[in-house]
Amino acid sequence: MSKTGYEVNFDGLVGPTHHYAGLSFGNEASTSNRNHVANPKLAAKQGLIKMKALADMGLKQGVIAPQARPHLPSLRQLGFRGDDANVIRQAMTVSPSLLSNLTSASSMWVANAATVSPSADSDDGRVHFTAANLNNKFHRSIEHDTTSKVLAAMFNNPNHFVHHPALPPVAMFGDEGAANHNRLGANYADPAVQVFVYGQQFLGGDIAPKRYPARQSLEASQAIARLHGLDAQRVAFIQQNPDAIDQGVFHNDVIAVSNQQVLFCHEAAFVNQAQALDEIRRKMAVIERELIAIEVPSNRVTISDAVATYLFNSQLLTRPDGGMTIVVPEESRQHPAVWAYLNDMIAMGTPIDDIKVFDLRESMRNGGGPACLRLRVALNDTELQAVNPHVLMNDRLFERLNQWVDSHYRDSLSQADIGDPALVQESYEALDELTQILQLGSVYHFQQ
Ligand code: SUG
Repeated sequence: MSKTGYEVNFDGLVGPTHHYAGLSFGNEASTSNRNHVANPKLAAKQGLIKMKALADMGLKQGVIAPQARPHLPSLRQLGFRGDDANVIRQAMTVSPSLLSNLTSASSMWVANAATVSPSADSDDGRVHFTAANLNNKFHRSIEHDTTSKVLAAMFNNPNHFVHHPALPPVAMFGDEGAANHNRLGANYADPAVQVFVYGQQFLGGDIAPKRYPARQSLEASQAIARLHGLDAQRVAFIQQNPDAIDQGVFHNDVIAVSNQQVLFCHEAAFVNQAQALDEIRRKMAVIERELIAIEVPSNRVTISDAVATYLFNSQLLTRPDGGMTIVVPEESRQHPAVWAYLNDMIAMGTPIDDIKVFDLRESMRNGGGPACLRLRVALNDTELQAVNPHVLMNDRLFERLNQWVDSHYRDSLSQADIGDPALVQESYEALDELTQILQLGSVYHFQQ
């Protein structure tokens, strides 16, 4: 008899330094919203509303703490000296953009925190996490160390959870985590097929984007599959369409999303798409499941519409009543062609029978939609019991986190405000309190 399984969505809580700095070349929302004034308080609350709504649907929902920014250890590593206020002032004088890199709240997009393999797929029967090196962007490359500490504080039981450090920080092993990883199967606690989607093969490959970088390498995906002890019969490596990357699809989760047997993607998501889907189908036959592929044609939704609306950066969630809800950002409802497609899809008789819309505009302006904000962890009952219970969303935690946001967050943050030395104290005090709320112990450098 199979065990009861759950998909638990852990959402990144937006940190107090959320702002728009145009740091991600290849991510068009990030570059086009550079220097807009952000509202960190609203951003955090928009995220909390989504988490709470999903918990209220009877789904398992958790929260992942943000990272300490501005990151003073990195600023000191780069030669800025003196007390904290001096370090900030000097960095701001030398380059506001450099200071932004070290102040970005980008750890909110936890789909890039790690790749996770459930115990049913791993040869040692444990859940494996590999923190993503996020090597392609400097501001994100400094996340993995704290990511590992935070995940270890949440999944803190070596009988069930294994934490692997990030891969070597070079393009050949560029790794952006779960955003480029799908798992297709049936019950969450049963073996499934893991599909790794890469942007470029660095050793010997010749298909690559021309305009924007491929952030995920095949070599990284292969290393993760080895580290996690996956069975080659149930693993597929497929390549992202380089033309889509060049149109702003910087992660696979901007053009494809999966849940159980369903793969919802654009018809131009992958290289040799028909063959790629056949390979997934063949591998799913090993677990005696059929793939339900919903491929959206370009004549209904173009790649550029997908990038603008984040239709595919949606969450597909199996509800307790067995139906499937698609969670999309408000931008998808505002776009007539995308909204018409979504409604037709519901009417078409696919397993997806319900649409939920969330306003996540603060995160969306940096290229982070509903799926970017969450890390999926499939767990069985025993493993769920072993998770730090203080990170799981409920009425009390929702209220507590809203109060915490109200008392610590600013409602306006511009590029110029990043140079305010008071932001360090404000932000670190908030995070210190958060580690008590979530009972994480000392995960930040300033707590060591
Ligand atoms: O890595 N944006 C993030 C968005 C990540 C979205 N995640 C997924 N698709 N899973 C990135 O490009 C922008 C920060 C700025 O420009 O201020 C940024 O880092």
